[in-house]
Parts: sequence; structure tokens; C-alpha cells
Amino acid sequence: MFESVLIANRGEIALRIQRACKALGLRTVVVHSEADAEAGYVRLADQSLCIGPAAAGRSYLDQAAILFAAEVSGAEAIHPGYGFLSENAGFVQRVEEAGLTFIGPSSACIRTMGDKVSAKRAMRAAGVPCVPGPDEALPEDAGAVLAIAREIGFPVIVKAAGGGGGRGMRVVESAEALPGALALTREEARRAFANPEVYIEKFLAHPRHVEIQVLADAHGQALWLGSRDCSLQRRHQKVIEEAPAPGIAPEAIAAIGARCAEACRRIGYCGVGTFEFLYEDGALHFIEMNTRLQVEHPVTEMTSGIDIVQQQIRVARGERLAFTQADVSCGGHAFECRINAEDPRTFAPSPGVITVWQVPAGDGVRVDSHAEAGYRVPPHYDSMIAKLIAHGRTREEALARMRGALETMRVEGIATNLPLHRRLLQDAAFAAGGVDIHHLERWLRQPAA
Ligand code: MV4
Repeated sequence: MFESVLIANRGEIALRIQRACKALGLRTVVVHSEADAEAGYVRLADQSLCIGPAAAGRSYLDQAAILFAAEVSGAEAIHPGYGFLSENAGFVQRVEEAGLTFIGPSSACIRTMGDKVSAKRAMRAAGVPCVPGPDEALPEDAGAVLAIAREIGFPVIVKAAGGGGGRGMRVVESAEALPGALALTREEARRAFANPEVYIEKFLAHPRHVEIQVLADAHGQALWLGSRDCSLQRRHQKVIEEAPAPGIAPEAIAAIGARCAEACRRIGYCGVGTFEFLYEDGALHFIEMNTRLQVEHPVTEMTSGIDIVQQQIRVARGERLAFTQADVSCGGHAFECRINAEDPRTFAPSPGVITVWQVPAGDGVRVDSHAEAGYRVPPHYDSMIAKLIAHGRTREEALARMRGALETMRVEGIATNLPLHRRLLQDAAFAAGGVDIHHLERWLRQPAA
């Protein structure tokens, strides 16, 4: 049972985690880089410690600095947020060995899911449907690989087992292109990831990105909290997410949600997690699991009424979940627009001082942000400065509330993608629901966009 939490992250999620800690009566320790010393959420913490210079590699990714900060502050638990060290099994193992609580799954679970081949094997064993392809790494023998590819049928996709999130993968259209693609992906895997293994799957040409949120305690109880659709993305960066995934039968989601929860029980998973699926031609296919809290968790909070971050901390403290699957009922619809400090046309980052900051409010509207008037957006990190979330009883009501919220939000001093969001919410295909993962990039290529 811990009474204090070190927050090893920055920006909106550092503030979000701090809010959850305070609601649970926990002491907060925020670590920050020199670039974030003046941020408002740093001053809100019970204690703050500068752990290094602006460059993430020398601060938010510096494992020794963070462990030392925990030691000197007496923090008993570490919340990693998302990104940075949140899915680094080596770091989590060091946290465990230091006798601290990592607010997230065990290093062993992170290691299993971090290897996309072993993740697929574990999911298949629990009855979760996967993308066609073997749940084993490819052999060295080129002839054997070709036989596997022919059996799946071209086009296939070669992926690095240590990759994920769009890194280390290559589409292969024909047998002739296979040896080259294999060699390149293997070389990339060797260089970029600790794991040189590669695997192969059927390539799905126009899927949607659908995910299922799970929550599990350390006593063998695991629940699923509904679906999200994150298909609206550019270069693997999500732009708008929603819950639930529109146009998919709730019974189909429920059946797979139950398998995801079962998979959690089987591997002894504790914490929050997300199962990522590709949805094509009416079927869901598992691709990978994220073992962290995700950026888009608020849309699930809005539809389920469950505070996911508070629950994540409670299960890390060893508490039993205080509700069952029958108590979980998702209602209405929610959208999240990621507001970035970037040029809405070129996507170039736009750091600098925010001079005007006016955020919307009203029924069903939520803003998760650490920004304020006078805040300087540093140039060293991800450009997301706010998440605008709107909930409604129906998808249409949520969309209308989001349109209204986007109209009233004003940010000056820096460029933001607010104009992009306003135009996207007028797009008929997006408004209808169910666009695929290529929709946004296609839409951006249109002259009118
Ligand atoms: C795929 C795929 C098509 N077929 N796997 C990209 C991110 C990583 N999580 C998996 N990704 C993909 N895997 C098969 N078998 C297409 C993608 C993909 C994608 C997936 C989700 C959201 C956006 C995407 C953009 C391009 C490619």
C-alpha cells in the first residue's frame, strides 16, 4: 500500500495523473526537465524535482535519474503516463527491484506483450481472433518464408516482433518483392529494436483501427470497458478518437471484450490495457496490445463513467475492483480531438508563448490540458497541448457538442490544428462514421482540404 506517487511524465497527462492522485489522497512528486520547470502542474505537486535538461533522453527517459528522484523524495510508486518509459520492461524491472510499485502491469507482462509474436500467441490461446498468419517468428530459410507467404496469400505484411505502433513494418505485394522486404525489415529490427525477429501477416488494405479498453486487478478479476475507434490518423498519429466504435454490433464487441478480459486473467495482467484490432469486412482481428494508459482514455471515461486513472492506481495498490462486468454499462457517445501546437496545413510544430487561451465548457464538454495563457510550449516534445472531449446521448449529439466546443475554443500566440478539426467535423464521411485508417490522409490530399 503506497501513499505517494512519483509522476514520471509531463504535460497534460502529468496533470491528469496528479488529479487522480489527489482524489485518492495520495502525495504527488512530479519530476520535470529544465524546459518544464515553469509549468503550472509542476507547482501543483506536493514536491517537484528537476531531473535533467530539456532533451527527453537526458530527463524523462533517464531511468537512473527517475529512480534517484524516487529515492530522495521517498515516493513509493511510479506512474509512467504514456510514451517515455511507460512500456519499457527493463525500467519496470528496475522499479520492481528497487522495492517500488510500478503503476502498470508487471515487467513480465510488458515483456510478453512487447514481443508482438508472443502477444499474438497469448491472445490466440485465449480465443481472441488474430490477423491471419503464424504466431511464430519467421525462419531464416527464404524458401520456407515464401511457402508461408503463399499460404497466407499476397499481399502480406512483414513486421518486426519488437516493433509496434507503425515502426518496422513493410507491405509485400508479390513473391518477387519478398526477399528484399525481409532483408530490410530484419536489418531495421536489428538496428532499432532489441529483438531482431520478424513475423508475417495477411495485409488488410482498408481496415478501421478499433480498440478495446481493459482493466484488471491483482486478484484475478478483469473487465473490458467498451470499444474505441481511432481510425482518423496521419502518419500513425491519432487525430480524433471516439467511443464506441460506430456501426459495429455491440454483441460482437461484447464477445471479443470477454475474450480480452480472459486473456488478461490468463497472463496475470494487472492494470489498464488496450487491445488493438483491425476491423475489415465485418470482422475484428487482433494486432497488438498496449500495456499503458492511453492518450484517448477520456472517451471511455465519458461513456463508462469510470475514472480509469483512479482505477489504475487502486489496482496498483492491491485493491480489488469494486465492481463487476455486469456493473459496467457504457452509454452515449464521445469524441476526442487532439489539439496540437502545429501549423494546420503543413503540420510543422509551432512552439512558443500562448497569449490567449479560451477553452470551451458546457454539458458533456471536457478539456484535459496543462496549458494556460502565458504558457510557453517547449519545442522539445510532442506538440499535443490539449484534448478536447465531447460526450452526448447519441453520436449526433456528441458531434454537435464537439462542433460547438471547437467554435468557442480560442488559442493565440502559437498556431494550432483547431482549424483542421473544425473542417474535419464538417466532413460528411467522418460525420457518417466508420471511415478507414487511410481516410484522413486521402482527405488531406484533396484540393479542397
Ligand atoms: C497492419 C495493417 C494492415 N494489415 N497489419 C500500423 C500500426 C501498427 N499498430 C499496425 N499497423 C498496421 N498493421 C496488417 N496485417 C495496417 C496497419 C496500419 C495502421 C493500423 C492502425 C492505424 C493506422 C494505420 C496506418 C497504416 C497502417
